Amino acid sequence: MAQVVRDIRATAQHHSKRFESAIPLIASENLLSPYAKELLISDLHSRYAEGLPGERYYEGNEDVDHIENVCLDLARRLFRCSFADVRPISGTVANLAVLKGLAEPFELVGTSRLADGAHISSASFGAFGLRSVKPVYYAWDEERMTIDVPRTKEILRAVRPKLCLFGLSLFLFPMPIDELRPTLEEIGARGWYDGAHVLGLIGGGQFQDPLREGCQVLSSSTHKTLPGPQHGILLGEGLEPDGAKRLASGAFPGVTSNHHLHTMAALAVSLAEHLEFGREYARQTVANAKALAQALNERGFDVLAEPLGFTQSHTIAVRVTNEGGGEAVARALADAGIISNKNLLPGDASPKHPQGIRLGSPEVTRVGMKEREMGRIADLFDGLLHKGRSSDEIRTEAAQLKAGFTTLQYCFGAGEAAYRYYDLVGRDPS
Ligand code: DSN
Repeated sequence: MAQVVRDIRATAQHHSKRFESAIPLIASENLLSPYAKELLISDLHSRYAEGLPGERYYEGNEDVDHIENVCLDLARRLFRCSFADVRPISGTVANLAVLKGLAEPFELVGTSRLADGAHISSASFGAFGLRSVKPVYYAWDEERMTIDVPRTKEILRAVRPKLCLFGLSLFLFPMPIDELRPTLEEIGARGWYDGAHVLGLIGGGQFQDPLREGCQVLSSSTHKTLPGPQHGILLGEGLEPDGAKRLASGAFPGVTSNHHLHTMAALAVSLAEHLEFGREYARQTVANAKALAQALNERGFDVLAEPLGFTQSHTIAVRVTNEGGGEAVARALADAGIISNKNLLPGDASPKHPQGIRLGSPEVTRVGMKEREMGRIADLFDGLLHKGRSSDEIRTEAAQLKAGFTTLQYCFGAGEAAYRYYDLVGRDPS
């Protein structure tokens, strides 16, 4: 079995090296700071701490209580809210906690369609189905890549769901919560925002502020534009005491038992770093997404939402029908060292063969790239997909570009290797 250990270690090291020389453009991925990362291999990983600080079911939790209290304080401070719960272990688990706490089986819950960019949580085969709630779909404005407000108001008035989810995985523009707020109030619906993709932009003051615009609950993962660990979070403002209690009980015992204390501690570090560096990081992340969209557009790519400036977030969507479709293009890019994903666009029928790719700027921004590098990335796309250059050539140029951007920025310990493999043992297993 030592050979298995050797193989897994070697493969993980190979994986780190691969990403070190690649251009990573997955909109939902990011890199942890060194201070956050070291907590993932701390003793916290080995422990249980069910419940809340001061009310645990296990002994030995005094230090965990301190860390969790700090984490909760930082979350409330960064997102300017009165309620936080850091026990969900992922974004989907946070969504399940909301559904468990604030919705009953067979209730109607407002949301967007998957083809319009919604997360799989909203699907009958995802969290919605698991809680047996029934989706009420908002109308979608394909030109503006956001909710069609007048038609959605009609739908909400006709169907009157008590919980309305706003949030996307293809999240180009803010959701029109302000405009829908009077209708939500009229029908007595709670506003729920899934901020997984844009959490770091919200925390950095560069996107909408859903808890001020008409949502009482924000659920999220913590590792996309917020460059934290793989974890989840619940935030709330204006929740009545019973609502806060139900939400917390949705998290525990609803959908977690233990809440992964090592990632919770790493989250505390990431929240502190975002309070310190998040505004500038979020500003540059959005600027880079806009610059990449513009540069691709100038090279003949069909980037969605051109009249609206392509994006106000970290994400852009490109219709690649002329280049061979989403699946073939994402594969060709990966062969050339550019990591993205195929993505459904409005009008697409098949998730396996969509016409789009989704590109995001969080990771390339995290390693220090700016607008100039976005132009160079667009040149690589153009060379591979329009000018017939080989994937070997493009992969070499991608690695040359990336070689100048392999350290972490916007965090304490900036300048540390971004793709470091932590070899704690220092010798071969035998
Ligand atoms: N929503 C997925 C993504 O955007 O990649 C992650 O859950």
